[in-house]
Amino acid sequence: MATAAVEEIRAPSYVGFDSITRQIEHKLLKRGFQFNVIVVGQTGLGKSTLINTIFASHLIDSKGRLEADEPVRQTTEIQTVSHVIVENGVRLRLNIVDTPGYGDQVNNEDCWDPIIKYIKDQHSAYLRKELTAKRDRYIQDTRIHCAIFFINPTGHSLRPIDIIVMKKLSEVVNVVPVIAKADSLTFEEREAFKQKIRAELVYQNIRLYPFDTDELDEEELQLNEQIRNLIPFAVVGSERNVIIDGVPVRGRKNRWGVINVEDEKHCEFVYLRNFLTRTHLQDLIETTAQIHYEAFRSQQLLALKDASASRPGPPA
Ligand SMILES: Nc1nc2c(ncn2[C@@H]2O[C@H](COP(=O)(O)OP(=O)(O)OP(=O)(O)O)[C@@H](O)[C@H]2O)c(=O)[nH]1
Ligand SMILES: [Mg+2]
Repeated sequence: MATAAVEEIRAPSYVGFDSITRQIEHKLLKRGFQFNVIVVGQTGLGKSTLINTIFASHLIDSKGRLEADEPVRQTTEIQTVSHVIVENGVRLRLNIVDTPGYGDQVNNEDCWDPIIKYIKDQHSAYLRKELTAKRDRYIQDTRIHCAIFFINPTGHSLRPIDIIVMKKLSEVVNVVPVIAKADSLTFEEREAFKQKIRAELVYQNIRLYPFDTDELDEEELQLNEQIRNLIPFAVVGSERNVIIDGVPVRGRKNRWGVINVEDEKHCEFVYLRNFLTRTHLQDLIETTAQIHYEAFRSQQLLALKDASASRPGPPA
């Protein structure tokens, strides 16, 4: 009996359902992808500059002044820069959320609150849309998929405030730390600083992205290990071009020479970009939905249930 049933299910000839991958691909390509990143860190570490470097055009005012008499342009509010990138027919909307730096106040208590609130607000907006009676077929996703955390290139250790902020962030979003303005450290200093930071993160019990799960295959696990060995990425940003061998490149001039931010021998900007847009884009999106958003969602729904349970019922 059992054999007959199996026989029936087995397709007599090719029916073509293997085209489902192409069908899904077509649908996804038409819709495009949305990827949302936030930059967080102490003031003046080059957050706005790095966004400009990623988009390779002057989109956000950084503190960098092109002329001596220009005013200092500090980021004073949370703002999003958005760009649609198309490669081989694939549409990616990349949104980068710039945030004002913190840490220069006398009292820095709770200075991270607006950033955490912003990230939670996006979860909350998504949940509201999900719960409405007439749901959109496709919900515009503003949930933050990755927080790039800027570390001061002191070479010493993390500041207590950075530890608090990274801890708070890691509860709601995928956190990826970077050593800001890495051109101020030598290669040896960068490596020693990286190791110090990694050890401190372990000591402080801060669990950062990427996370290994049972679903990952050998290749993906290896890729995650490589990323963990690179983190924190030592990055350099620049809003200007410099001429190297007659060719204009994104770079900075300093005492020791010229730094080409796109050159892997000079800094790890390209590694960070590859990680974000090539190797981990889909996983960052998925982890956001399955871990961070899911935790937020169940917390909210439980709170709703508790609230309705404690409300007095209708009179008997
Ligand atoms: N040496 C060096 N300087 C940088 C780098 N990135 C940015 N800067 C400079 O640092 C200053 C501050 O850069 P911003 O991008 O405005 O810093 P920010 O983190 O956005 O600052 P807030 O908006 O106040 O939080 C500018 O003068 C930049 O030119 C870098 O990688 N290396
Ligand atoms: Mg800024």
